[in-house]
Parts: sequence; structure tokens; C-alpha cells
Amino acid sequence: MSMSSNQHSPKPRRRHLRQVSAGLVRSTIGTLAVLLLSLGQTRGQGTLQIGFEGPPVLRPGAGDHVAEYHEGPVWFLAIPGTDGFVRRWSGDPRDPYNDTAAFLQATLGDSLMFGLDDGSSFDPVSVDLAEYSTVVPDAVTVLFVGYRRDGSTVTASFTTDGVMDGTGPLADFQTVYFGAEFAGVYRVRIPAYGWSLDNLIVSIPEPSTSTLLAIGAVLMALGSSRRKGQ
Ligand SMILES: [Ca+2]
Ligand SMILES: [Ca+2]
Repeated sequence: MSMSSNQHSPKPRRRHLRQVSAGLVRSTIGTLAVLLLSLGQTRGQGTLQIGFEGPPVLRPGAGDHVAEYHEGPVWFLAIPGTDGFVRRWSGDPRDPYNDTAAFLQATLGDSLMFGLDDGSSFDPVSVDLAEYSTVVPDAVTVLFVGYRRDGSTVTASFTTDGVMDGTGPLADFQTVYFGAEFAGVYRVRIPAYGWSLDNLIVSIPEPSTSTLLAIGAVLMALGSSRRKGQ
């Protein structure tokens, strides 16, 4: 990108053209930098796991009935018109256990939905599901509804295995996987209750097509202006 400065003194018009060209290159590089910066900030996360470990930290065995929770670029809210959901800290022997401190639980009247802060689409990959507790250890069917920008929806139902022994030797949580049809949703709702949930994994496509197109256009303009300046 460096401009040669030790040539024979050019004619005034050529010098003026070179100055204009150099200014164009500088402003174009600046535009590219801004685009790449926004790319890194909004789309660079890749695949991430939400473990619900906070903050805030809770005391062992405590449950916090909340209307919202936030971790990384992902927001969690209760579906409007429902009570909320419970963020629970391990320590109560009746709760499902998986070697991590915190997980989510939905009791009667609760619900959950989630999406990304910037509203962009993402691909749900998997989530760990368990029964409510050893007090309510029955297998539970959990419905997930995904929403796309084109107005279409996609659903998946997972039924837990009914294995639930709290801090006993059995695995209370089981990992369930979303199919390829769930790709490209911007919001997911879980209208059912009576479940426990942990380790949500989502994949955030990177980078967005519109940002790539913008960078391509800037690069083409840069190449064109350099050819003209030669
Ligand atoms: Ca956890
Ligand atoms: Ca189970």
C-alpha cells in the first residue's frame, strides 16, 4: 500500500491525481476496517455453550425464579403471559445433577424463550434435558418451537428417559440434538413446563452474507480506483 515518494517530480496534474488516489485508498481502508471490526463484534462467536452458571452466583440448593437471564450474546426470557422460569444452583439432593453448578427449571406456569442480542439468526445444536426433580421424576415431553424471519416455524419434541436419581449414580440429564431443519431461526420458544435444562449449544453462522457483500464491494472499488490511478 505504500506510495513511492522519491520519483522525478511529477507534473502538477499527475501529482494531484496521486493525492486524490492516496486519499481514496486511505478512506477505503478505513471503511474496510470498520466493516471487519463490526464483523468480529457481532458475528465472530462460532459455536458456544450456555451453562447458566451466572452471574449471579446463588447459594447451594437455591432457586431464583426470574423473568430473564443473560449469558454471552444470548438472552433468555419467559414467554409473555407466563410466570417466568427458575435458575437453580446445585446442592438440593432432589434436583437433577450433572457436575455443574447451575441449570434451568420450569415449574407449573413457567416457560422459556431465547435468542441473540443482535436479533440475528442462529442454529440450535443440542441441549441437555432432565425431568423436573426426584419429587416429579416422570418422563416429560419438551416442545421447542423455532421462528424464522420469513414467518415460518419449525418444531421438535423431545421426551426424557424418566431416569432421575438426583445426586445418585445415574445420569439425570440426556443430550438431545436439533435437526438440520432447525437451522436459521432467530428465536426459540419452549412453552411446556416440568423440565430441567442445561448446556444449550448454539452455532452462530459467520459472517453474515450482507457483511461479506459489503466487504466485496469495497474491495472491488479499491481495485478499480488503483487501476485508474496507474
Ligand atoms: Ca450448568
Ligand atoms: Ca433423565
